[in-house]
Amino acid sequence: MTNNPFPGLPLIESPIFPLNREQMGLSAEEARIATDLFENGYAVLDFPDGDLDARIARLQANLAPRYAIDFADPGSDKTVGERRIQDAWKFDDDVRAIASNQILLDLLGKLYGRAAFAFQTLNFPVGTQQEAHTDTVHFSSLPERFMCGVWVAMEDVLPGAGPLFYWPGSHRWPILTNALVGRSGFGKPLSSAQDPFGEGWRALLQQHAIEEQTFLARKGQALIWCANLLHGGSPQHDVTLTRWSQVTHYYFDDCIYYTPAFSDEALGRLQLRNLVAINDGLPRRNVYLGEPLSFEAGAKTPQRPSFVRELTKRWRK
Ligand SMILES: O=C(O)CCC(=O)C(=O)O
Ligand SMILES: [Fe+2]
Repeated sequence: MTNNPFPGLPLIESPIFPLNREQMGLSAEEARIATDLFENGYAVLDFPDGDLDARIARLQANLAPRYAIDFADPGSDKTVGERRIQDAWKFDDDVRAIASNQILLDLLGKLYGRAAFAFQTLNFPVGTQQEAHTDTVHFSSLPERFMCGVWVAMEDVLPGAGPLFYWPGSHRWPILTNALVGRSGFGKPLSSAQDPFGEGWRALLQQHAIEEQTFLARKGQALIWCANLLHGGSPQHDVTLTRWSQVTHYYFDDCIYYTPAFSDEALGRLQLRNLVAINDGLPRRNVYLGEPLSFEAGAKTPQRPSFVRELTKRWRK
């Protein structure tokens, strides 16, 4: 990309995306995906892995016993107990291979204008039945929006199985932060990081009055969602069904990675994330404009420069 006046925005989220698109060197299919992301905040594609079916069969066999669900009985309730495994990539090669798919990483890199890396996986055997939310309250970056989710259907999704839902275009609505909803969040425990923002999302939905869409995915289809797309999992009306899926969350290089629900950005109080990239096993330091943060990654509060600490000590005496 030459002549990009806004390198602090993902190329597909930039107000000048139509100009960017000409310079991004995209194939027709890539341009379709890029345009869908720009306009709607999500894009559907076939997951680019010829071995996907074999991977799905192996990972289901490996993960199934860990859910305490009776998968053998077609009539059993599949929605009992804990219904997600976080970071199964640590022990399952196929989960890791899906998260590390090089074609997808290259595509995301092109779409965002920075190299992508996978940092978290979630594997679900059933619908999540999660209320509407954006991922930005959990995972954000500075500069913002350099994060996305990729959801992969591991079987055909039936309407009763709690399909994924979302509101097209909601990625352009304001990013809800603690500052916006008028609370301070640093060091304040929450039962769910999403709790303080529900009222704001409901108000935005009421104001915009757009139709929710659901994704009745075919096995092997994937959906990329932008960090600020409002989405969730529909209620699972038929509890005997399964809805195997994997979500991989991605960040992009040269950013600060943090959890906004537990941060007060204006005060420099950031709940930083200490990340390891799934695709290469290497740590990703928190970096801003090429400069690693001067305070230790993972520290709860930025350390003040040493001369300030010295002065403070003297004043205390
Ligand atoms: O699969 C779903 O129903 C939603 C998952 C989700 O929202 C997430 O992992 O961020
Ligand atoms: Fe989500």
